[in-house]
Amino acid sequence: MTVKLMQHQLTRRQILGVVALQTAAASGLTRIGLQAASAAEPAAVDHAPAIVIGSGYGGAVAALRLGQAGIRTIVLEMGRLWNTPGSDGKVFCSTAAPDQRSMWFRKRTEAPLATFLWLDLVNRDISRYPGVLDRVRFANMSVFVGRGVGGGSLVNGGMAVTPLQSYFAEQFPTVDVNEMYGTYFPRARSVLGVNDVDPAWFESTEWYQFTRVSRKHAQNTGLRTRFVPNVYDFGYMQREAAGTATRSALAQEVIYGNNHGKRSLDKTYLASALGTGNVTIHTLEKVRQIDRAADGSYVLTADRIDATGTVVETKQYSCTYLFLGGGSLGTTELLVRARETGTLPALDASVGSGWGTNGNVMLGRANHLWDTVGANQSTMPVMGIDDWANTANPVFAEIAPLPTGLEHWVSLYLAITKNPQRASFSYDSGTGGVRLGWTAAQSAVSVSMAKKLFDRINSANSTIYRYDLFGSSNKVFADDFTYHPLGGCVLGRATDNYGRVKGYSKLYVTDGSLVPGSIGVNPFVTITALAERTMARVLAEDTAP
Ligand code: FAE
Repeated sequence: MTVKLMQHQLTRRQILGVVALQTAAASGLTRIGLQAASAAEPAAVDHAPAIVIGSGYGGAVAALRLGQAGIRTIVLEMGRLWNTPGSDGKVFCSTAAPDQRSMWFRKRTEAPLATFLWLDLVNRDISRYPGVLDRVRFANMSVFVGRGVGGGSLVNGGMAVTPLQSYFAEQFPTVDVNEMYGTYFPRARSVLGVNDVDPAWFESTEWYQFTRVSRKHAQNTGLRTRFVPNVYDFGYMQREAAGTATRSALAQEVIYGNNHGKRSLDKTYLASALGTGNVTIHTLEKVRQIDRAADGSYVLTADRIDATGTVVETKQYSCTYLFLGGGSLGTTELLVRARETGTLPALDASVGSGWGTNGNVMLGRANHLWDTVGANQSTMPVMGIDDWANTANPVFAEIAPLPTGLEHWVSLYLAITKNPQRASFSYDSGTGGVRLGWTAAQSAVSVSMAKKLFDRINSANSTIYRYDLFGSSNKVFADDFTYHPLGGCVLGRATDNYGRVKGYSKLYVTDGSLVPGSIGVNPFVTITALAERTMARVLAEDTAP
């Protein structure tokens, strides 16, 4: 069941939460909550019954459900709050004109699609700032993640896809699929505000011509396509197209944030969490260490940074219940470090393993001159080529936009392949960070699967690949980055069947690190639904007095 955003009414709690967010932004506060919004001097809090690390999907679900249960909760988020307009009157910059807001402490942007006609026309010099998109580089794989209140929801394409039930069951053999598909997936979709593009509008609008062309080429190959829902408000998008609303998805806004239209977590789960009055979000605070006190409470060390990245304060927090929502990279790094430096020595040996890229590969095809994709393209994908049922070569390929404002005859795709390869993180005592053991050979497995599918599509349509999009070396398949980092603290291995971390009580994982490296579709609906399942169980069983 999806809800129509046009009809979506804000609850009283969401309205209170939105007020708290606006007040914090207007006063430049790094502490956001109803108390902060109403009281002149917020009380200094270093202990809370519950702390949540990270404000992406897993963290946001934990915060809302804890707040609703009446449990005072602090959320610690290393990124900033994104609702203060810059000098151009906008909160976020567009992909066409990136500035300091685009990337996390970089001197130059590092966009996934680096070149056009082999020229670096895409990236720009910027000044260092806590921008919204980060590219975390490991030896053979870099990982794109969102930074800020809302995590990945601020930068992603909004595709809200529920995985195939049979593949979910394959990946999570110990999870009750009836409960997931009957209760937690619908709950997640409803709070996220998932909606569908109007098929009639889709068929007629210039903004999705690029998708219709790719659909035709898939059909010529005998392949199935399917619409995918999104959290971008399609009613708003139609008004953008009609010229009655300020453009966002239709103005090349996406990976550096959307100024309008997208129901990111700060507008849904987190607004409601703040609205309970029990949740406070602290921004620009990065947790670096987790200890356990003699009484069993958790003690956190967090660095508060300013807009230059300088650590201006090191803070200590303590809590009874600790929820890890730092994402696959953030949570896994914290736990691997805690185990290896001896602050949480009883963590399971599997912490740090079971990591995968969700089989991500990006590629472009060159179309015939008569197959124009359109100068105008919406940044929100709405369709995928679904060949997952092909057991010889399962692939789900998102038909991705490449909005440049010019006709370029490129069909772009983000292929999700069923790559069985997994890697582990290890602790680097020199830097205090983690290394990722992913190899180029492991990426080659994804490439060969994507290539099998797109060779068929090229052959059926007499087309070829684009060689100019991913650097100067004629690279066809971008296999060195992922948007979908998954795993590291896998459900049922590093944790029990509900995300309770093995070896420690009252310590939980609620984010993408629970997913064992692959889910076959874009992952945030799965991450949200699993977090809902964890919170329902934990609040029923663990937090009773
Ligand atoms: P995530 O959303 O990454 O949140 C983690 C949060 O924790 C972040 O805000 C971090 O800044 C913060 N954090 C990390 N470490 C610390 C620390 N030590 N102290 C304090 N804070 C910390 O995690 N998925 C889809 O389903 N559909 C899409 O269309 C889609 N498109 C994407 C496009 C792009 C460009 C990218 C980058 C991702 C896309 N994804 C998409 C992936 C999706 O955003 C991702 O799976 C989720 O955001 C992961 O959710 P988590 O809760 O695991």
